[in-house]
Amino acid sequence: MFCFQCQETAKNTGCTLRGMCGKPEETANLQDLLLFVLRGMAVYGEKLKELGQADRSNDDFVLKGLFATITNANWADSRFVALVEEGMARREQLRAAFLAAFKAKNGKEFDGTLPDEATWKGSAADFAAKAKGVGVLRTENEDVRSLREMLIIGLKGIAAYAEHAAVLGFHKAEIDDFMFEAMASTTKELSVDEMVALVMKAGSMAVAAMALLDEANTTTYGHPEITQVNIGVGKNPGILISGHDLKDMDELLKQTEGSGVDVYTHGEMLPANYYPVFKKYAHFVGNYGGSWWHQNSEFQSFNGPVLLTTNCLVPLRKEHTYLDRLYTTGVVGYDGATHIADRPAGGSKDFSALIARAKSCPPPTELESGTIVGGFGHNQVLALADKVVEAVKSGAIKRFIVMAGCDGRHKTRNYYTEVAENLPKDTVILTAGCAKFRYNKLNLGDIGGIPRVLDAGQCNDSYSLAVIALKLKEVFGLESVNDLPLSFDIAWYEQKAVAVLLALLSLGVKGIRLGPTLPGFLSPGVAKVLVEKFNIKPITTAPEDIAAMMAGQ
Ligand code: SF4
Ligand code: SF3
Repeated sequence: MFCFQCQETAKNTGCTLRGMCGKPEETANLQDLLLFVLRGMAVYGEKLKELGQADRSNDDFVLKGLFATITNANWADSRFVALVEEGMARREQLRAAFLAAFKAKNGKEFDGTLPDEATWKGSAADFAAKAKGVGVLRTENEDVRSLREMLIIGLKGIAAYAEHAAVLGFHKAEIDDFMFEAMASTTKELSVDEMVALVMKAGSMAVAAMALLDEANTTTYGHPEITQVNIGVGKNPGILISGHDLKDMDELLKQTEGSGVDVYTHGEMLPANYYPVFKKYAHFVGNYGGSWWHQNSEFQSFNGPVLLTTNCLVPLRKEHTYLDRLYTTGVVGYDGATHIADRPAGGSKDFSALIARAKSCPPPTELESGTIVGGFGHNQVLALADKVVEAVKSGAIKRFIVMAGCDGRHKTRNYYTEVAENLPKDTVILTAGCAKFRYNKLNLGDIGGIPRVLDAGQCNDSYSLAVIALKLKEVFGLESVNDLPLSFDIAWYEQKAVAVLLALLSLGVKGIRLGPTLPGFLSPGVAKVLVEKFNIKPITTAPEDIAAMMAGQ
């Protein structure tokens, strides 16, 4: 195996024996094989489009396939085998459609060359052997490999966001077309400039995907609003829901209403508490615990069923006894956990098994009490715009620090707590994603009623932060967001954060601090380009970085 897609990658180079995340070699190889098959589908999808016969019937499958390979999402090999088999069947259909379309147009059989991805055939018995040779290391040149993989890694994040939007009925053809274009490109010999252009295009597609998801979420569930979220527990048994899928949240709340079972969020589902449509449920108690990497102990002490709708799911160790109350759905899978099937067309997922299980469980063990505040999506912040602008003009707010992104278990991430704690009191932190759990319970106070930590929501709600920055630029009559009193100190872990990073670059943001390490998938040559073109810099120490950011560097 060779995997370097997340921030935890071994020695910041690549996991080769077993993932630092716990991913076994067989699973890593099956993920590579799934990507291989998706590339084969993309080859034909792109060719059909060139012939004016674009086929939209595979778009959702491609999103799902890419999403399934994201860090800490699916641990069940059987689900990857099923996806590979379905992908091969779909590829064959696309191949037949292409060959027929080619003949109809040219009056002769297609006699061009096709990459291995488009022609390899084998049954499940052949997968393990084939999977060994189709991964990241198939590309020998390290700069080409770095650019190809940065594109695919960003694509996985884009796919995750586009998939959430698709579930709510929102699609955008240009995003789906780009999936095919980008994957097919990695089977071709392209120039460095062409590959860099595709990576930049991935950034603008990440903006488009986050905008689409923002539209999907806010149209369906209303705009997030300022909310005090309870972090204590009630006396009823509960169901804990984690991940990013709001439709699962919606259906779970509907099905648990009046059942005597309460609902709590964990990790990236915390922002569901900010949506008007969800807040109205009396049995939606609040948020339990912190970010994803605390889940082993927090799922244990929750005592009731836990539903994982997306990443991040951490493998259980021997001492954990909650496997029989662990439920997965969507792209998530875990051997031994119960998988809730996809919703039938026009219907809902069936969460009755969780509800029945919850009724036999004790209520959650209290971890903490009180509230945390959030709900500062673009609509809410723009409603406060006069107050914010006034605070900047009067000097009450000197600088905004965007600290969005992911959390992770490595202790170097204490840096983010230290930065938040030690930033001058006239700064405001803008955040989104699970990175906030490093500082959202610190009581950093407020500036004239504006909390010093403004949480926009999930990682995809980083889009909100971009909208807010662009609005501030407009209000202050500036040429560029880089002229605002605004610094970026981003934490990354998995592939959605890479999509967010590429989105920020495509919006022209320069001077981003990125940590706890620069991505291992950047070759020295590609890292140099990013530094020269965008002034991306690694984090140093909290005091040094605070001083530099306050000096506008
Ligand atoms: Fe390693 Fe991250 Fe890949 Fe897991 S997802 S195998 S930790 S690089
Ligand atoms: Fe977190 Fe996995 Fe990335 Fe959505 S839940 S931000 S790490």
